Amino acid sequence: MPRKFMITGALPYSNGRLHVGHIAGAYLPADIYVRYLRANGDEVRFVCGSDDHGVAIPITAAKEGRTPQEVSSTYNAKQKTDFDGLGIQFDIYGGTHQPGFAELHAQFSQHFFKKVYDNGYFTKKTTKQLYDVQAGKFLPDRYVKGTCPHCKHENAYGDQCENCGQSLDPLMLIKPISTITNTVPEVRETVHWYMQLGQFNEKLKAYLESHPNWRPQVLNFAKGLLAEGLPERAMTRDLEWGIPVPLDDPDATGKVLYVWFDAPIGYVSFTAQHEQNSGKSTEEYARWWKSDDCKVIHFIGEDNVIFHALIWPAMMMAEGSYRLPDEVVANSFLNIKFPGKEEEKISKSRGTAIWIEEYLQMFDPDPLRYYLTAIAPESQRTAFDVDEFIQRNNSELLAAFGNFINRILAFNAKTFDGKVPAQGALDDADKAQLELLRTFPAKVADQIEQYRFKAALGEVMELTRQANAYVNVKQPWHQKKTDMAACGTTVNICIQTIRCLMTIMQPFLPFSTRKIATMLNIDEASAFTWNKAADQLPAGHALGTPEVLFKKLEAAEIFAEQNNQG
Ligand code: B3M
Ligand code: ZN
Repeated sequence: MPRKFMITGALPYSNGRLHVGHIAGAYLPADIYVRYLRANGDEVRFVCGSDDHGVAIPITAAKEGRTPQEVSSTYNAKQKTDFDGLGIQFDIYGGTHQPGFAELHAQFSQHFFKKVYDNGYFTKKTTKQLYDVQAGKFLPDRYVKGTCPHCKHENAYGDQCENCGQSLDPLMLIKPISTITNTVPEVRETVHWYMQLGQFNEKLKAYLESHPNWRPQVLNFAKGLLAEGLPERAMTRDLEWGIPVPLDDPDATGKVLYVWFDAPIGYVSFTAQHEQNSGKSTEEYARWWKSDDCKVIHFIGEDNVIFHALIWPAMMMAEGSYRLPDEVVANSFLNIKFPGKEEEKISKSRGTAIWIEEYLQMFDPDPLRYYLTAIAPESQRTAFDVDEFIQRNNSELLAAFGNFINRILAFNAKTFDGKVPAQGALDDADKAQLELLRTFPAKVADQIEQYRFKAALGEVMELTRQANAYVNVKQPWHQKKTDMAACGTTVNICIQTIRCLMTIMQPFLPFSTRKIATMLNIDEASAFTWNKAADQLPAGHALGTPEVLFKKLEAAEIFAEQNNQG
């Protein structure tokens, strides 16, 4: 019975390009998982798109003299190109304010809001807020900067201090300044709709308790916040860019939904859009989001845990008809280490990022997928070390994995005319190697099923090491001179090993494994079916032309000084 999965990657804000940290954080693990599920025959939807209502987007637009729509569409397209280039293959890449998505997204978001409203979970409240007199606008979130009341950092944003990480309210800032006009704002009254998240404390506690296997950092962080009790949160804003608040109330005029209210609904509206684009009814989204047999799994970065593990589930509880997320898989941030420098945080303003667009101009996607999985920040921060990236490409991907495949296939082309030689009498080493092919696919699968992608890749590389050890013991190039039948047996078993490696490496290295399928002359459907990994290619099967899979990299200095803006 195929299982059913709804998989999402956090929606990137559409005012910046993607760098290696984004990819390592959410999208690559999600893509590996999805590729594995598809190979396993499970039914999957993999959905992502841009978060276009981010508060920074109109700010960026104003600075650049463009409209928020232009800014968000520009970056939405760039993100899409980056994901495609890395083989991160969503079923659909939407955008909460992109043509072809905005209409349905607004409909879903407003409907969701109204339902929560009708169910009685909003409180309308008059509060004080900073107001820019010159601009004639209220200043929510990032529209104000000032000194952090906690750490006294002078450049804290109204929603969060980037120095100490505390979340803030604009009114807490010492010496607030409007980021629109650089003037000192005044305090005025405004009306907003607050969601009473505290009403969900008990239900959320039970929800977390029912998922003891989530990563400890996700579970502990969420439980810690719950223990303090969730404060009420305004789910509306005084902004022009966003989804209008759908209430028949004069106080709602000119207000939009809070970006974190509509963003997760994007997962759902993009799913519905995908159904519509495939000629089905948008109502089909419910098969993925409201169904007993479909698991919902969110892949995110560590800074989004509160939203996916608590607020979004609370929104779903308040709305009443959704299946709560089954998994929230969060990675930590990725640091960066350039040659000759200290490890540091990725920062676009300081130019310490490796942008996907630039990476792909220099290198193939698979070496990055390999390295980012090998150092995946699954339980703590790790660092992208440029020297180590080069070195692991050369010693692991190229020397251990690629060379095993290339030297066997080249030798087979010369010695056995490119056809799979017969498997003769098996000695213990041969039997042991064949036994590995029967056990490793399950080992890798087991790790992937538990979202341990780094360990899963470790298993594939362990099989690679065993394969190299086997061939070094057997030495088919010597056997060729003394015992042609034994030589054929060794090469046969090595080819079966390549066949197995191809299948279980596919989620990690989709581009190279496609080349391997061509070299082995197997159609992709059977090449990438998980339970065929240990199937044997018959003697006499004609292989394709061997081709080198990986390049030796030396250009560590290419990454040395990238001072590109996001
Ligand atoms: N737009 C990404 C971020 O916080 C944020 C994710 C939304 S997922 C619904 O960087
Ligand atoms: Zn601070």
